[in-house]
Amino acid sequence: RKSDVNPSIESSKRQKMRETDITRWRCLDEKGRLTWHYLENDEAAAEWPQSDADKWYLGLDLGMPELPKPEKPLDAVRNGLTFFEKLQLPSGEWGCEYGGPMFLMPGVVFAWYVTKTPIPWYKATEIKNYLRARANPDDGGWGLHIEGESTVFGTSLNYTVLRLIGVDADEPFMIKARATLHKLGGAVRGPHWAKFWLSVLGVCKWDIVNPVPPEVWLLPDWVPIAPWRWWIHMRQVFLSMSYTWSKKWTCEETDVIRALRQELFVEPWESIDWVGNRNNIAEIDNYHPKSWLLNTANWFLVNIWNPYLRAEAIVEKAEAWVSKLVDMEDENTDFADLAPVNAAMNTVVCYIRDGPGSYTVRRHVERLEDALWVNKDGMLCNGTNGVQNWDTAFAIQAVMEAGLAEDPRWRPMLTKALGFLDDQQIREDCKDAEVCYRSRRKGAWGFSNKVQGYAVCDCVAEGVRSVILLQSTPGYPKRLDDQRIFDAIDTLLTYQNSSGACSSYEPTRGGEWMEALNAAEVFGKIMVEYEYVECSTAVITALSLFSQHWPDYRTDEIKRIKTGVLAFIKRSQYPHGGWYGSWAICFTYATMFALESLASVGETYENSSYAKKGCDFLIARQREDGGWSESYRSCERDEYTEHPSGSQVVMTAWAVIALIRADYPDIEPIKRGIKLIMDRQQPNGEWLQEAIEGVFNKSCMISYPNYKFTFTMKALGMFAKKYPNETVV
Ligand code: LAN
Repeated sequence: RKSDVNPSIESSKRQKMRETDITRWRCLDEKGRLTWHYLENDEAAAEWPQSDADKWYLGLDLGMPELPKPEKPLDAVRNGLTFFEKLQLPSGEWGCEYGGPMFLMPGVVFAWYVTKTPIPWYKATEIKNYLRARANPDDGGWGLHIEGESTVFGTSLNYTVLRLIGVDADEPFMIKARATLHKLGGAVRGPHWAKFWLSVLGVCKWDIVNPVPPEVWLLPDWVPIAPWRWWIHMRQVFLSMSYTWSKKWTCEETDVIRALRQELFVEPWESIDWVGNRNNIAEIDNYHPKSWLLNTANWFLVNIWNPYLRAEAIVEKAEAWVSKLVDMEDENTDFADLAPVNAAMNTVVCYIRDGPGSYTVRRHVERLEDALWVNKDGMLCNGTNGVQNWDTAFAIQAVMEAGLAEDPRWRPMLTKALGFLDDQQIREDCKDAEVCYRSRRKGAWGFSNKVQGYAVCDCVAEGVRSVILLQSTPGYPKRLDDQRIFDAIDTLLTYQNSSGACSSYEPTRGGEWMEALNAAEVFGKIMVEYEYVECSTAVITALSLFSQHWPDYRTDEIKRIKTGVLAFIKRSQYPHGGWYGSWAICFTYATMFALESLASVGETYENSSYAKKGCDFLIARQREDGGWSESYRSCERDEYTEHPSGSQVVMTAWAVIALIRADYPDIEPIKRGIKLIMDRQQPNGEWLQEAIEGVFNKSCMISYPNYKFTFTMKALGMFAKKYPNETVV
């Protein structure tokens, strides 16, 4: 029997899980790196008061006065900006919670646990509070995301988190969650990633995990399934997972681990058939069942490759190469990593390889903080290390669309926002980019901040668009010279696929058939890059704006990408007239982008059958009260589904923007949408949170809390510009 000394549980055992004082939480902004701090000491708390943004994130009252009731949509924009300005952070960006997925915090807590990182009582308390608040009220379990039904993935991992941070198994809400897990068949029925994590913890045996062979990384680049061709999130997760799988590494056995072995399963732990449960997965978790090809490959790996052919020399070589790629990922991002999934897994790799106390482990642990967030319900893990660049770009564009950027009232706010984008532009390519399969990124913006450093084409597009717009408005400094704008454009132009349109992080490197190797089970469309209506639109509309200012720069290539994207937009329209959205919910979101693409070349309702069909699609789905309301089910089912809780301001804004862009001839439905947005605005200028807005990989939802400001104000502003004399009452 191994020792029970594990500081992370020791610390949580000592704590009584008392309440934290919500007025002591602070979000620290260090040039766009956002981390949360709890000030236990009174003096420290007095010296560093809570900002308005902190209060807003935590659901505390800002004490904002009531603003004059807007008569016109532009007044509503002004009121919205008055509120939103208060939330701007010192570096010039807007921050937000970026929650939704329920499988991220488990990775972080497991990484802490296995590396024996102490978990302070206030974090443990807030993690517990958050998970309690997010447990499904009917059965006490957790789903893949906050609005989803309970799954084995969500329930087994979050239950384990609670136990590791010191929650007793006999608390009533734990009993309820456990009953749900048992009803679903217990933790043996989890998907691949759950089986992986539980084996790292020693709650499962490694035999239950389908192979994740690092040898795959030795395949020559020309091989069609070579991992460099996979979608970047899949290959980065597979990378670190493969190292740990290859080592079959398990953390120290402790009392709580032994207890979890008794709690997570319906059968006695000692008699579980680990091998036999490898492909056992609960129905509700199995969004993307494994293909026969993957099952065959797994069979071959388990029965032939591993026992007979997996020579020591190959394993060593593969592990060494994977380890080197992990280091390159860590170095390129200063340990922030692509997202918290691979950040947590890389932490484990470094712990296995470099040992406790090593620099790599310490730095990883520091960096995991970048993805944590605190809201009124507790502490959660964000989908990335923030949404800084993305939200800041949309905030700028909302003010521009409203024609308010020249108003001195908003100039300081926008000048600060421009300063942020200036600071966050990526100025150089990755070190040894070709070796670690990274592409050009010079001049780009990422989604969150510069340190993470992953260019995404639409983030580059929105970034450069915002800079061009502001820098060509009187009264703003020229922070980026022409060369830096050209750098961004040069990167943008690397994104066109041979088929014409654009993907997300990289041009597509492999075929859709590779989805047959999707082993994650809980997500769809993850193996390769696809073409996206949203990303493609952002690219061509930004290029159009650029060409207006620099008509002679790379004209032919810009023309080619525009032609390619437009052809893609047209061929991807659904028979009903809408477009499927991959990054927010769902047809409403993508239809807005598609109509923007069409409008950028002058195709609108009156002269384009595509634009007309798109508008008709939206109009047919407008609700009685003038709003739109789409459910996340649309993303899963690939068909328009209404949200049961009625109209949503964010979706209404998307639809209104789409109709205005497409020059929809009848003002009445647009006015009704605008009225709904105005009616939902609070007397202090804010809008309240409604249903979740975003999605990825078809099945997992993610929040974009700033959309209720940026898109509403953009819609109101566009309306005001087009119909300056309209009052909407
Ligand atoms: C994001 C967030 C931003 C999003 C947009 C820029 C909005 C989009 O237009 C392009 C794709 C991108 C960059 C995107 C990709 C997938 C991400 C990174 C996320 C949805 C945030 C979280 C998600 C990531 C995959 C979560 C980890 C899960 C795995 C399956 C590894």
